[in-house]
Amino acid sequence: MAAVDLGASSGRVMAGTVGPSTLALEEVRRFPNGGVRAGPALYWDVLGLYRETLAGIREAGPLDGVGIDSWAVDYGLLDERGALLGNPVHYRDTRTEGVPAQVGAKVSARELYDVTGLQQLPFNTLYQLVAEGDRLDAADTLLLIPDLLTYWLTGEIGAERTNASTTQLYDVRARTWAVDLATRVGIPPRLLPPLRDPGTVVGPARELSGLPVVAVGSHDTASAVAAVPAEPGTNFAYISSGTWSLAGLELTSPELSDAALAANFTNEGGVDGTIRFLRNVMGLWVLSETLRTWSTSDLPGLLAAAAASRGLAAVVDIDAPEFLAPGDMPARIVAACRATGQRPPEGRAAVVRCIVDSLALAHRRAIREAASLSGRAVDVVHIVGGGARNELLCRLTADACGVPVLAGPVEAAALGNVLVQARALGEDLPDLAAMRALVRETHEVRRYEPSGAGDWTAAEARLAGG
Ligand code: ADP
Ligand code: LRH
Repeated sequence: MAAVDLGASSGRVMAGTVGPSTLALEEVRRFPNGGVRAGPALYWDVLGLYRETLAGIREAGPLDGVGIDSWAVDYGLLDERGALLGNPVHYRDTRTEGVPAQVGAKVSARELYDVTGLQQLPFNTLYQLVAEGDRLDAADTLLLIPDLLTYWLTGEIGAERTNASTTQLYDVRARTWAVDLATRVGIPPRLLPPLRDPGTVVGPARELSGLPVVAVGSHDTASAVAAVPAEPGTNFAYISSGTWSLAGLELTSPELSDAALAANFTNEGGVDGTIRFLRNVMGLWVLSETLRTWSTSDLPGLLAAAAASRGLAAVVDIDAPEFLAPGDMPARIVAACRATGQRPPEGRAAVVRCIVDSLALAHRRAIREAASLSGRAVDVVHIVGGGARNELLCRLTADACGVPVLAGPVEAAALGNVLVQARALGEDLPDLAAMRALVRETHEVRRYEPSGAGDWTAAEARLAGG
């Protein structure tokens, strides 16, 4: 099978093989992804992604199936002929500024949370659609990015459930579109296509000799969490660490308390009806944007220098809104340190150390809050995604959380993608436990014990200028 996994920083096509004791991935094609600024707006190059996807699938050779997952929330609008209306806009575009407040005047945050269970993020699909204004009049159908590519491959229209759950237009308890809510905020329900479950065979790809296209957990985080190599019966938390750190727990039903709302936790739908109770932590985006500002690609060198720098010398609230938009992150870090009465980091190694310390601190806060809000213990934290390669981050996360970190696999999203495809195509993988057992059997993880180093409680107090 081919797993097409489109992350915010890179896209990849992986060839996956699944059997009774086999789960292997081979990278066929990798291509950069990111925002394209054109005029006043920030876009995705969605046609470029489609072209790379087609080329990657063709390069993968004979296949039994293909599945597509990508980052969440963003979408294309189709006219009644099925043609794309405008280029999909990047979630870091500023068009939603002020929109959450405007929507809040019509539907309270409490009510929105009650229905959708979603964290308030300015780029939730609901807010992006409200920001479209009159442009929605011309639209017939909304397709999230993986559904858009699936449509181009197969001609079939639908909304895969795990990604639909990130729109803030999906009723997390009824597991349907929140049609009343959409109407109240001025989003025409005709835009919302029929829902499909992960594991549905959508149809043959016309340009690829009829290759079956399978709806997987099309939200990359849903696919990544499906492949977390947790032991059965353990109290595990996960961090899907890439552009974002998606840090939290897997639950069987949503947690919609006032406390969860106040803590800004999300309840996204996972594979097999699970709930991803997590917070979007700003993630390695801040680090990659810092490297971009410095025009360097020497991540290993900078991380080695940061590891040799003094720890917890300065920390920032990495989740603060000023780190969301593209720009000069080192300058924003200096400003945030000054605003909280801390001496700003001097030199590149100290800046990188500040970012990684701050990210580990945000991991600690998210994991601890997830545990206390859901009344569950956490004995181990699994880190999957590109961040599992960052030894300093894994080590500091173990220290900050005070429990062991198990790092890997790096390509968890692609693994979750092929596992769900394999099941749809007849492989005996009855549940998530069976999928995770196969990941454990076939993939090494790296263990980091907490060292007891660092006063993380005091560091947390410094975020508030204390
Ligand atoms: P996304 O899917 O959001 O595009 P990934 O899961 O691919 O993100 O993770 C990308 C991140 O992984 C990079 O921003 C980088 O910080 C980290 N990373 C990748 N390779 C390495 C490496 N060799 N050492 C440390 N970190 C790495
Ligand atoms: C990670 C991710 C995350 C979303 C964000 C927009 O790639 O899908 O789960 O919140 O992108």
